[in-house]
Amino acid sequence: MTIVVHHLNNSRSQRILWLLEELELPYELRFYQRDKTTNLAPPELKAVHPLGKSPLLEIDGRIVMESGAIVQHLCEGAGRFLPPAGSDDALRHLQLMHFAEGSVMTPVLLDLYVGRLGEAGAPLHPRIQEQLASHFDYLESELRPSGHFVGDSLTGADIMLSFPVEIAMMKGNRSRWPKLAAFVDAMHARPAWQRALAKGGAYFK
Ligand SMILES: N[C@@H](CCC(=O)N[C@@H](CS)C(=O)NCC(=O)O)C(=O)O
Repeated sequence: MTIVVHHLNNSRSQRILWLLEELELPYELRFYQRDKTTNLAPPELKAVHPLGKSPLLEIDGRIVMESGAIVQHLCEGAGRFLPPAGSDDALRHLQLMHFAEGSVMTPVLLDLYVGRLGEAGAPLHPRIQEQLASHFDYLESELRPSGHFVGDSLTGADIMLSFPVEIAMMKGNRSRWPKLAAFVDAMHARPAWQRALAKGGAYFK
């Protein structure tokens, strides 16, 4: 099996490197740098996939897009980091995997973009803040006593949710959501996360 990760610096792609390190799978990294002014991906990524976004996984010549699909595909292939099929935890895992990109990233991105509008965006702020609060309150309440989102050990859901939770913590919410803060700290302490950081380059915490 040959794996290439088309990796954009300081992006969601970091969690794919982390998963590959956890799985101890060999992979080639192709680097793409965000534009220093716009923060957008460089046009070269559009030669790999029409949307020109990252992560993109090239696995035995096939391109796989979407972090959630990539995480699921790699976990299924390795038979690791997934709850037993048909279990209650498998259903919980499925929901949380989709929640990461399908729900919680919406208020996170709205906050980012509307924030750039300055005063013009003010009417939207209360709704966005309310949605951020409810989504992260929910995640705070869903962490298991193990410190993981599903069961007692690392799963794909932890890997998927690490990105929005990192953003929430970066914005100074550690005391507001202490369990999420502890979750991020524990993930960042994992040797595989550290190896991914060393390979992927500078990444916010
Ligand atoms: N839902 C997609 C989102 C992909 C995405 O938006 N990636 C960002 C990086 S965090 C990107 O490539 N941004 C650069 C751009 O839009 O130019 C996924 O999870 O893979």
